Amino acid sequence: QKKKPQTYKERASTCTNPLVQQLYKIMNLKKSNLALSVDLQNSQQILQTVDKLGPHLCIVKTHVDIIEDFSPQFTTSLRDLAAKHNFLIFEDRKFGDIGKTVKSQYEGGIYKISSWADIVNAHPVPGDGVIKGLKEAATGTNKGCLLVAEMSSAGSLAKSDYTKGAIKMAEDHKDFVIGFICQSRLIDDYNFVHMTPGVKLSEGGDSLGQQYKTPEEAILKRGADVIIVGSGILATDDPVQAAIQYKEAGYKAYEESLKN
Ligand code: 5BU
Repeated sequence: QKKKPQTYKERASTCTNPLVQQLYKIMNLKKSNLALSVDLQNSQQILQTVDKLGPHLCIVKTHVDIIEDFSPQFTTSLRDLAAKHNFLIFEDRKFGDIGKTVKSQYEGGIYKISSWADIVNAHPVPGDGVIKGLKEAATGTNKGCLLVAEMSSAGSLAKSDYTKGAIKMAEDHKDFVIGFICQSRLIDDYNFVHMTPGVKLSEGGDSLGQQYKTPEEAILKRGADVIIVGSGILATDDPVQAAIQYKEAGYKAYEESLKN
């Protein structure tokens, strides 16, 4: 039987993982389930955008490897903005290799992702060594990982038994896996945050396989906790206004979902 929907405040007090608690507290306080996918290639542009949109976001999602002028100062400044505006940082790195390799990719190289990202994600395809490897690099810190259980793109192979395997893997590693990137509700348990990309106010897609659904569809029909929006906000004349629109649409759908 389906559990009664909980408010963000209730979830913050019942969830066990401190990072998940922190996220729900932010969502409650800022009345926002909106994650901005800040897919820009210039550091200053990213920081300026995040500073303007920050008040409306619960999460800022990055692709650090598309930045053309990356420097460690960029991540320091991004962390300062996270403190200023109270959001979590999610690096959408999609780790997908054996444990020892992902461990070095997470903590090492130029990006040193484990030193600044609160959340990362991983493909479950290698088996749970991918989680064990990441976990080793995150020991003692308040970090979490999302498993890519389903994708928004056309023809994705992440479905049926693969998705079920991802759920099992998450349940086996509850201390570090804080949820899923997915397109549907996978577990009736708020300890696993469901984040859904491929969201736009009007449905459709792009020329490279992306498939969009509206915030209402993502939250009410597919059970998303957090909507991830990139071009729906960034490719507009007024990204601040667009962010407010997505935030309000997402929050309204959440309020509606509590009535179920
Ligand atoms: P968009 O501009 O809203 O389409 O951007 C979506 C972002 O989410 C982009 O950074 C993708 O890399 C990311 N994404 C996605 O679109 N679909 C997925 O299934 C996963 C990530 Br996982």
